[in-house]
Amino acid sequence: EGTRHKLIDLLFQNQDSYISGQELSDQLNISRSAIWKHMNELKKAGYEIEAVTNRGYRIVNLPTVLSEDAIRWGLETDWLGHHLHYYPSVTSTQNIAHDLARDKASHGTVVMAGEQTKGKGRMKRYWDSKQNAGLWFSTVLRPKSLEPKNATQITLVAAVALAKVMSNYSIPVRIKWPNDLFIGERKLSGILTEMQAEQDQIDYIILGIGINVNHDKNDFDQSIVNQATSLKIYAEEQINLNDLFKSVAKEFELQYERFIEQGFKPIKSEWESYAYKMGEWLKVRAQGEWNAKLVGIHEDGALKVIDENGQEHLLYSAEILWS
Ligand code: BTX
Repeated sequence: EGTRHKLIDLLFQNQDSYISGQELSDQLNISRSAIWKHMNELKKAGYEIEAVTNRGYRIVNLPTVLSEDAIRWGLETDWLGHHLHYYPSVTSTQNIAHDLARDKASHGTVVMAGEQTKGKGRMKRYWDSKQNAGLWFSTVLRPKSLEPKNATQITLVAAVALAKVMSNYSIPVRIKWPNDLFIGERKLSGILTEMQAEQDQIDYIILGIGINVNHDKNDFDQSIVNQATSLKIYAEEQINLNDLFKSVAKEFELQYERFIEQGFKPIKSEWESYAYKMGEWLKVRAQGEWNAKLVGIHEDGALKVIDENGQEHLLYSAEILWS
């Protein structure tokens, strides 16, 4: 494992040129035939490696399936994902991230899974997380200066980051309050933020993100097949999960730092620019049923609406009947 890891590092450092078998064998302190065996294993794992006589080896393409090495390569973050744990199958990455955080895992630690057998949504709902079809990961965050009452803002920061990444992929997403990304009327992605706090201080936050990526329509559970979508269904092509994660990690880190430095204001206006049904009339079921126009978001994460008399209301857990 350690050798393979170093081999991948060396290949990656030399990705713009070639590295000779002799040099690899010197640096790794193993025989040429052992190098050759490792190369074959890498190829089996989906790495595309070019071998040219008299020049050496060069990495051409990363595997499309997730792995710790393939994720780490070319990850352009300062801290997010520098500690990364990948598991082919888990109950929920949230559970593992909680365990690691209780065990003092550092800010930015990521737990990623190939599949989740008990993926969690909010309020004990489930999250359908099929094998290698999407990105299912949880990040440990330790915001030192954030008050517990503002922890919900992290969900909004993440939503803005995801929306920006999707826009870069030319995917027209909207953020549906409080925590989902939609393409049209279908859910593409969900965010689950869980917090551990003592008195007035956040101990840690586990930010869970699920993105449906390479699902075909029939890959979703029957119960959600008419309300879910994936990037592949929309874009009609496979998306490399490793690349997508790197984009999300970089953008989230950027937005998170901006949020910590500048507060909620810049996030708020971007969130509003992506908001699903912004400016539209909705039905609200809170102390009776009434019509409300969505006008924005409040800094405590509440949804800001006006009623038919023009009076403003902040909605928290109130049921909004979106359609
Ligand atoms: P939510 O409560 O807003 O959404 C859950 C609801 O969405 C479900 O009740 C179901 O109707 C629908 N749904 C379930 N799975 C999917 C899916 N794959 N695509 C579209 N719709 C679906 C949203 O909760 C928060 C989800 C966070 C998921 C991440 S994945 C990594 C981390 N680990 C974990 O267990 N949860 C988070």
